[in-house]
Amino acid sequence: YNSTSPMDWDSYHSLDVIYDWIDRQCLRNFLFVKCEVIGFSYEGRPIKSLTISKRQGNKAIFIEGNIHAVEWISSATVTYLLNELLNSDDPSILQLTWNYDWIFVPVLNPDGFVYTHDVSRLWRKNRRPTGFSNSSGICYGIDMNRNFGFHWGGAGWNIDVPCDHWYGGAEPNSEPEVQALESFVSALPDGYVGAYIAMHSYGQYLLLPYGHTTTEFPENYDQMLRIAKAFADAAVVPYGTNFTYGASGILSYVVSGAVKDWAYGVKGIPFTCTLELRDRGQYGFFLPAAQIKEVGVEVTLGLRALIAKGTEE
Ligand code: ING
Ligand code: ZN
Repeated sequence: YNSTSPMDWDSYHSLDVIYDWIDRQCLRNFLFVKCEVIGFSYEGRPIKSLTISKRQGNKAIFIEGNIHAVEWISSATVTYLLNELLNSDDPSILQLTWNYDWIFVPVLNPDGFVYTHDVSRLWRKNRRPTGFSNSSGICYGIDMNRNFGFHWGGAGWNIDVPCDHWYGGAEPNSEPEVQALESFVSALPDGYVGAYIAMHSYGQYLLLPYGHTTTEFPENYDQMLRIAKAFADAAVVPYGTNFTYGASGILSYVVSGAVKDWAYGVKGIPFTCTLELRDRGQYGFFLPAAQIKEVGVEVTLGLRALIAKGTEE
């Protein structure tokens, strides 16, 4: 195996580099890390997961990255966190791996991710042809964060326009990548996953359920707000990065078929959120790679506080 992988957190990396690094983490830590291929993308790329489990009976934290191809800071932050959990000697980080299982899907949209590296930097969706075309040709791609099977096809900006960036697909769960995630999560034991974090950018928000309405709230919404506050209070400390938290339909925009709403509403995971990482628009999707480590530090601190609060609640 290649022991001189160029993986680091000073630059953004290709899917090959990320996947090669993930494979090596599994081999090096085979006693408590398990890698799986949870399914394949439309173009046939594997969708990889990595699970850390050091102890029987732990609850799991589920972390998903790059459902949206354009948001490169997402998988960079997911791999940063994973690297901390596996390779840090900070006792407070090590404790997180003893007391919780961790399930990572670092790149849920590998086809789109490769497309942003090779062809079009601002691509968001997957790469399956929609069956529609417009004046510029065939329209590709479904927004996978509009395709999940919870209030699918309800309210949402242009989710029914196939050539648009927010197209939710012809039916719920129609996309192979979404099917892979739905069946992977569904196969986990009931009550095992305590939190589901979907990593996105940008805007610096922690968005809670629901996305499809501004008038209905989760039954434990107040508890979720306290947990979200713990994240924001910790994440601001090192570099002053403020995260705004609240219901996504209110803070962001009304959206149906998002994974965090499905994970809460259908799977019953008690805390789910969309985390919109840096920044607030100065660089947007072009967040300089020089900021990856700072984002990694603030998110790691935030999640540690989030988990502590969630466990106490
Ligand atoms: N933002 C999220 C999106 O999917 C979101 C915001 C998620 C809103 C879930 C409501 C529900 O549009 C980005 N940047 O993708
Ligand atoms: Zn996104």
